[in-house]
Amino acid sequence: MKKVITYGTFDLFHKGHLNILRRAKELGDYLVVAVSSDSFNALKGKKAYYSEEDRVAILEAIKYVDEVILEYTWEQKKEDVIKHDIDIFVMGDDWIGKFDFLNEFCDVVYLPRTEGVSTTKIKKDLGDK
Ligand code: C2G
Repeated sequence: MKKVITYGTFDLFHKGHLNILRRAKELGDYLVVAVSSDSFNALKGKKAYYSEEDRVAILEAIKYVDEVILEYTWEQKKEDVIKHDIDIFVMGDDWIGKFDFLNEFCDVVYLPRTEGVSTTKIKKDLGDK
């Protein structure tokens, strides 16, 4: 069985999120999604609109997602990949090159982002109304 992992905040869940999860799942048989916890977002200087509990609940209901875990630190990716016996690490290409160090443990794939949609754009567009 081929296991895939991907990371993200997945706040204000949108089509770009759905696309990356679908394409990540298509690369293997089992998809683990690591969701940025509220404390990790604080570390990154970000604040999600939805709590980590709500973001986890939404991701758990997505048919491409087999397992949801939380991300607390930048360092945990290596441990996650080893612990969950991951074959492929996937991120959107806004992160290109950033996680190549995981190549030692699994394949690292950057998928093209979906054009025209983002959490930032949703917030801006609704804020403009
Ligand atoms: N994404 C995408 N297309 C968009 C928007 C996002 O393909 N239009 C992808 C991103 O490239 C990322 C995933 O969806 O792979 C989740 O995006 P975010 O919620 O913005 O996550 P991010 O803040 O990049 O978290 O440890 C790394 C972090 O957890 C990454």
